[in-house]
Amino acid sequence: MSDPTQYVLSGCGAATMQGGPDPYGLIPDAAVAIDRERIAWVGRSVDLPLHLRGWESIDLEGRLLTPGLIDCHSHLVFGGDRAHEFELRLNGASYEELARAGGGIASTVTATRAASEGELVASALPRLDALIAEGVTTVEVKSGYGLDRETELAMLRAARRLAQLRPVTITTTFLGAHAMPPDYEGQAEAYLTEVCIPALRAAHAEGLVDAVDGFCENIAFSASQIDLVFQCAAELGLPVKLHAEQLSHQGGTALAARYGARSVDHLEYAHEEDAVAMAKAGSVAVILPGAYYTIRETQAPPIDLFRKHGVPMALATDCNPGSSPMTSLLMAMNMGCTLFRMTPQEALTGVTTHAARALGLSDRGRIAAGVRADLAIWDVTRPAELSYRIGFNPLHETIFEGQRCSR
Ligand code: DI6
Ligand code: FE
Repeated sequence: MSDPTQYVLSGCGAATMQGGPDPYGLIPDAAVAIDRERIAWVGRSVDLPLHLRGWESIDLEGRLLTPGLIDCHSHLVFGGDRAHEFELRLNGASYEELARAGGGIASTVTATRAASEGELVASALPRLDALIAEGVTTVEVKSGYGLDRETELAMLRAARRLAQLRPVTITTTFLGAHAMPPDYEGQAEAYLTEVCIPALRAAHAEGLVDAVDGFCENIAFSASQIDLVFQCAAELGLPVKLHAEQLSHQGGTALAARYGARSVDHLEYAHEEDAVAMAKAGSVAVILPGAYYTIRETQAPPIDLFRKHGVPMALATDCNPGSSPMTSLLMAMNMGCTLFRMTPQEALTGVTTHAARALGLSDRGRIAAGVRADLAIWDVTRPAELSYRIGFNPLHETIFEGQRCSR
């Protein structure tokens, strides 16, 4: 579509997520001026400066404008699927039992190693398209189903390639410490020092790594093992984040906070000291209700403690073939509200401002002069409608870097 490079969106409500008296930073009769890939001005239509009145105007006919949504935790690139395991779980097996029996993550590792880079891209695209269809303009994608140098790098290259094929920003996260590959069973340190850390260095040298993650859990790596990976990340100047306290309390949060982690994710079993440490470190709590729902976890993350200690909360899909085969960020918002009693305002902040923060991106996640023109236009009037509905997609149009992308 050929667009003007300078235009004004008007006739809309804008949830700027900028604070102020309204919790959504809502401007009821808003105008948003876009100058190429940036927002040039935002405010009430009546206050639109004279010099912008000559720009082409696009009437949004009363629709709601929000920042483009951000999925800050996904495992979008992988081979195969785990529908069979889903069926086994429904016949009584637990997630941990399946993982210990060589199923779970290991079966996805086999399928991912067997896939070419092109196949990884092709299988990820429909999942990415499902996110984009809901107004998502930034997606974080992790490696972690290769567990060898070649496949970890192939996953990250596939992730980078996605951004060339669709109007979306992809950030990449190295998750070599996701699970133990079968040939290193019982030899975590050897795997980390011989495979994972060298793979991280190689991926970084190729410019494939925006952040480093790990899975700190009794079925994966201990906090002191993750520490080895984080030491390498620190040496390379890479920010860290961590899957922590998802199934049990392992102390990963305290470790991550010591490294000033961008985010700590899952957190069902986090304690009050963890929330305090995260607040001090400025780490975002990434809440992943899709995994909680899928594995039928019963311990909810301590949302009240995050509120009490001022820990910013994000929400994400955790899209992965095992514990969260979910490609709907709107569904994650609904689940965050219904399962964890997050407010619709916390949910929308969690997929915009706080999600941007979890990725270290200060140029998006809100509607303000100077930030990227990544916007979602919705056929709703109240922001709460985005969390309230189940399985309904009210997206009208997305704007990515100032370019209009019809649904
Ligand atoms: N935690 C999760 O929920 C996913 N990874 C992780 O570290 C599970 C990934 C999978 O089961 O394939
Ligand atoms: Fe995850």
